[in-house]
This record gives sequence, structure tokens and C-alpha cells, in this order.
Amino acid sequence: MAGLCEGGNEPAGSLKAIVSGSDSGHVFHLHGYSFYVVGVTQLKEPTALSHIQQLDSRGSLVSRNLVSPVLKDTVTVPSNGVAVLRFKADNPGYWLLHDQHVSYWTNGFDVIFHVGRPSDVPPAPQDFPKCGSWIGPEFFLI
Ligand SMILES: [Cu+2]
Repeated sequence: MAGLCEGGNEPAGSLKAIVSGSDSGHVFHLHGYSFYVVGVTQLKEPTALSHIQQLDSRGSLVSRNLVSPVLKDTVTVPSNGVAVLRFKADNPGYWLLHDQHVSYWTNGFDVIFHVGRPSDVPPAPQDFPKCGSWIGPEFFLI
């Protein structure tokens, strides 16, 4: 598994993301990448992010599979659970990590990963719609 390592030896451009759930399970999907699911666990009760970070820094949050982790673009995080994901952030852009359940879209469950510099992203095509230049279907105009 090239590009995967533990502790302070993160390879340049790699990203470790810890995704925590809530009282219900969540299905997170990442655009722009596939990621390695190196660990998933379910905690006994709702746990504050700061405590999750403490557990992780002590190495007692979840055991990691750095030998044969599964490669996915979607992961299920169990209720009161945590998933540790790793991927090499080598695709410049703004990439959405979001819960697949529509009802959570406005509840702060979405994350944007900004990878690279703005100059790394190709410019929009000349005819790309601008704000105010697009008119949606009739049902948006009601
Ligand atoms: Cu999506």
C-alpha cells in the first residue's frame, strides 16, 4: 500500500480524515477521490470531537489496517462511530465530502476539501454559466 503510513510520517500530500457519526449512522461520499478506509469503530456513547482527537493522538481510538485497507469513495460510519480515511491529496480542486442522506445536507455534515492552489485548477470554459446567466426549469421560477 504505497502512500500509507502511521504517526508523524505522513507522506507529502496525503490526508488523514477522521469522520465521526452521531446518534444515527451516516453514509459519507467523497467526490474527486477514492480513499482507504483504515479503521472504523463504534463508540459506546456520543463523544465530543476533542475527546475523539485525544483518543486518536494516544492511539486508542481505533486499530488501523495499513496493510490491506479497502479502497472506496463511500463509507458507512456507524452510530456514535468513527471512520479513519486516508488518501493522497493529488487532485487539485474543491471536493465535497457529504452525507448521502438529503435530510442532513443542511445540518453541517458537509465538508469541502480544498486541495492545491487556485492556480492548480484549470480555468472554467469561456461559455461556462456565470451568476445570473442561467435560468432553471419552470418549476424553479414559480
Ligand atoms: Cu456525492
